[in-house]
Amino acid sequence: MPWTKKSLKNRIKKIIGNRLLIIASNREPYIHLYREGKIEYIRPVGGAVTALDPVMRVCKGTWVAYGSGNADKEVVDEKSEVRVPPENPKYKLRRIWLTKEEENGYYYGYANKSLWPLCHMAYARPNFDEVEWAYYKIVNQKFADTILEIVKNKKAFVWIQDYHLLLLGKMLKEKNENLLTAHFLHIPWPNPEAFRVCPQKIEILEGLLANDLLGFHIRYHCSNFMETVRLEMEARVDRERTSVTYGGHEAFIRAFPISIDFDENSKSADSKEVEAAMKRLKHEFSTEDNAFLMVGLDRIDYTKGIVEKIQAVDRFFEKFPEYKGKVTFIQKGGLSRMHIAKYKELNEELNNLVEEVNWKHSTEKWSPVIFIRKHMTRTEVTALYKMADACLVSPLHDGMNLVCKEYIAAKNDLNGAVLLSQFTGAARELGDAIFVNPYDRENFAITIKEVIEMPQAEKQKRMKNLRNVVKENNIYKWAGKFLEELKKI
Ligand code: GDG
Repeated sequence: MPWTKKSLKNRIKKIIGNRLLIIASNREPYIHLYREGKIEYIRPVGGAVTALDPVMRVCKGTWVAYGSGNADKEVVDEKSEVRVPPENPKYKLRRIWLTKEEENGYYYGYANKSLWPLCHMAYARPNFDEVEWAYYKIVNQKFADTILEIVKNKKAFVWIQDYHLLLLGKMLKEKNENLLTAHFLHIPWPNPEAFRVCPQKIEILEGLLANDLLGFHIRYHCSNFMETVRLEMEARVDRERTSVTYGGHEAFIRAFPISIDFDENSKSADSKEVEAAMKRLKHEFSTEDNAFLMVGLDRIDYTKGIVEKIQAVDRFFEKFPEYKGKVTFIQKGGLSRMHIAKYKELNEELNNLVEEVNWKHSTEKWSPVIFIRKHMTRTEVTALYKMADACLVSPLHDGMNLVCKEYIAAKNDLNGAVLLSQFTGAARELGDAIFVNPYDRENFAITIKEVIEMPQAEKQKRMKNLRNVVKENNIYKWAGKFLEELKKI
């Protein structure tokens, strides 16, 4: 039977029984902000939140996360809790408050200057700093203390998310071994040669192995993890059971490819709001009705291959100038981690690159690249997908990538194509995408031309297959499979 919102709802009680469900992540699903003196909320940009909010709406429970909005404190109760989604509350959000030093050391420091480049093969060197590591531990402990306070002596399942909280499983189990804990990594696990340079590697591996279940997007990341443990620790690595026993505790390792709420994304693509947003955006970008539109949507991050994508577009117009004025590339780039020098530099590099490429190819009425930085609502993002004849997804390395799946879900009329980097987790599932190596500019440019010229019937056939895959392997299946696996344990 296919997994849907309803079937997850029906099965969830059976799976988690009377246990309290707690999700722990760095990023909160709703951020409250002051805007012109009034309190508003936004949903932050980022894959983990996009994926987990629909699950929590169904499963209820408490989501514990860092309260990062400047009005976050105004809306919570004495326990620092607020019910969300604000317009139609379904579950509790418990906010954790961090000092500037903690945020700098733990988030901008150890998580994003050490772990992020360590786990992504994008040729960015990780930078390890003792003080940042100390803050990382302090913040993980803060999460542990808060969760233990919520749980008290109840039965609970704690579902830990991502690379910000790698020590949390162990910290929780040390205080309460009856807790069931699982950790899901949204980013890739690197091969052992890459990971072994990390000075804190043993503490990190011990933190993870204390959990009952460890989830990665794809099997390759599971094998990398097991191989890392085999080489670094005195642990029993069991390939049959795909588990690791360390200090008498067995942790199971499994692949769960994350996804989106396909039905919801697909339905909203046909809404009046999206139609209206399309009209507005077309007017704003002054795009001709018969122009071929390509779209990209990424956080501005060096792993996402945005520079490589724009360089490929540049090469495309150099090689095939007959397409000038007939093809436009719209890139939405959300500012991300701007306190880190590398991200600031990338943002400037992109400014210069877009200016240069536009200067080189523009005509009086047309520019090849439109770069949008402003935050877009979900409706606008869906409108952008719906308008686009092709979606360019070109990360140098990506755990999964949800943008390509969202684009596929928005294409109810089957008129669209996905150019996908072979270095994404999504590439393993989406066999009918058109694959590119983002480092190979020449070939990327040629592939863009091939997609533009591909017969409509061929594109539709591919899109149909892609939609079947994403519809079947949706976010409810991801959550359901994860929880079922936990039940087996
Ligand atoms: C990590 C892993 C993995 C983007 N701009 C806007 C906006 N977005 C939304 C997209 C999408 C999400 O942000 C980005 O998701 P990704 O999966 O592409 O990437 P990461 O943030 O790097 O996520 C990744 C993911 O976790 C889940 O496990 O797939 O590999 O790196 O949902 O639509 N949303 C809105 N306005 C924007 O301007 N509303």
